[in-house]
Amino acid sequence: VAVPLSELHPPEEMAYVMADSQAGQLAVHPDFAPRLEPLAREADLPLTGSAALMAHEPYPLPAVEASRRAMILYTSGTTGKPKGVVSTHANLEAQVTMLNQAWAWSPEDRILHVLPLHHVHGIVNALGCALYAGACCEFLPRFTAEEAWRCLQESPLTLFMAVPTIYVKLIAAWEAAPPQERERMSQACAKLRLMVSGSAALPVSVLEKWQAISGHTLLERYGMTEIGMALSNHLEGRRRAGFVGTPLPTVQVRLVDEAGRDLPPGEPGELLVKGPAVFSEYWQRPEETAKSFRDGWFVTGDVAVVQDGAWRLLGRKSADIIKTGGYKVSALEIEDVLLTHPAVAECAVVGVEDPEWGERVAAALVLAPGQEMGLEALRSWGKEKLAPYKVPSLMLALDELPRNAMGKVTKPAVKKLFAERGVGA
Ligand code: MLC
Ligand code: AMP
Repeated sequence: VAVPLSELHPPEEMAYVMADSQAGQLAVHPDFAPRLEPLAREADLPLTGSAALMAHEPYPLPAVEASRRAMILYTSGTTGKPKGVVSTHANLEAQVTMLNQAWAWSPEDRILHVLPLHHVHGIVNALGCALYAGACCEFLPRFTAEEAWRCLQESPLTLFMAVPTIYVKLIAAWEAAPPQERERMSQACAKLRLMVSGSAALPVSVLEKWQAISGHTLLERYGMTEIGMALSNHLEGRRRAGFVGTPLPTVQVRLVDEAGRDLPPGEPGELLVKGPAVFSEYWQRPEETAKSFRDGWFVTGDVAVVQDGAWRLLGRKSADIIKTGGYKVSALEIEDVLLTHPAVAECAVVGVEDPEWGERVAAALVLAPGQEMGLEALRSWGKEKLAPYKVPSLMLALDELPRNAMGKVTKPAVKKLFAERGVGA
């Protein structure tokens, strides 16, 4: 059972994933071995270099039961630490084949891969689909707008997939280029047959700017680690800005009210999903697994509406889930870490809307008596404990946190404070 680790994560987060997943061994590229060696020693795990894994002649894949666990991806939820989402071979096959079919992958395809491999967008939609189709996958070790534009111009690419923040960064690089260069950049996009956006809401303004630059109407789709992809605009025909399309092959969806009753078109409700792509369990968390299903339907926590036959996402039920740069992060997990700082007496973490990141992670702090702390100090401390995208990039120091009559922090009021005071990164 493979559990991808992210090189972006500081040792503490990697050690958590290794321990929680009960890893039996670590496989590592030589470039990363110096970072993994101390962790492997501490956990008493064998460390295998990727060169050793590749030393064999190719041999046929072993026969495995489709119901066997294949992969665990760690995802943040409404409860503290990230949970391991277990997908079986059958789940992955369903996820990959539905996208191969819907987006017409072929061995002639060549995708530019710029996404992290510890999440479903990068590992299933881009890499898994390319491998299944026998297509070519061209990797950038990390996304930068300059490198991506270079590849778009120099490689015979046919496909590109990214989160909205990446399109925002590509647009900014195009706008900063001199006119002749811009023309070359725009022309380079003509050879691609499909450009996809997902993992967070694609603002209509971004879709329109990208259309003007590249000539492509981005195909927006909706998915989640637990379910793979569920809804997608169509490959052929009109793609509606602001909408995520209709159910993909084999996916069943419902919209329900608070009581779990089905809603008619036009009425917003919570999205439930069922089908062979839906994960099997949260690793070693049977209670949380049970809570996330209702009568066999996975409860997504996303609110959507159907208008003129297409689905539109309206937001999340929980204010404690933040989507930043396409990454899902848990406000509670970040609060737990911030509270371990000796200067922090109380804190509330919220997502604040942002044109580049979708949302920014914002921390309202009540400092302990006599203590002082600025954003820079908080960030450099936070980067030792948390992945960079989880570290707050906005901060407010308050005398007290806004609370309701029950004494519970009111997150909408915290968000409002950030909006009013416009505290920048
Ligand atoms: C990084 N920085 C941020 C940030 N992330 N600041 C605010 N908010 C964030 N989220 C800061 C860094 O600390 C650093 O600042 C500076 O930005 C540059 O950092 P970086 O690491 O170089 O950033 P960059 O590589 O440009 O990251 C942007 C990105 C990345 C868009 C490439 O966020 C990314 O790869 N996102 C994709 C995530 C993804 O694949 N999600 C899919 C989940 S699956 P400083 O000052 O510290 O130097 C899913 C299901 C589905 O959602 O439907 O697909
Ligand atoms: P993750 O748990 O990281 O897999 O993120 C899944 C979440 O990303 C979903 O529950 C949605 O909230 C969000 N998401 C994915 N695609 C879209 C989209 N096209 N529009 C809005 N939200 C999206």
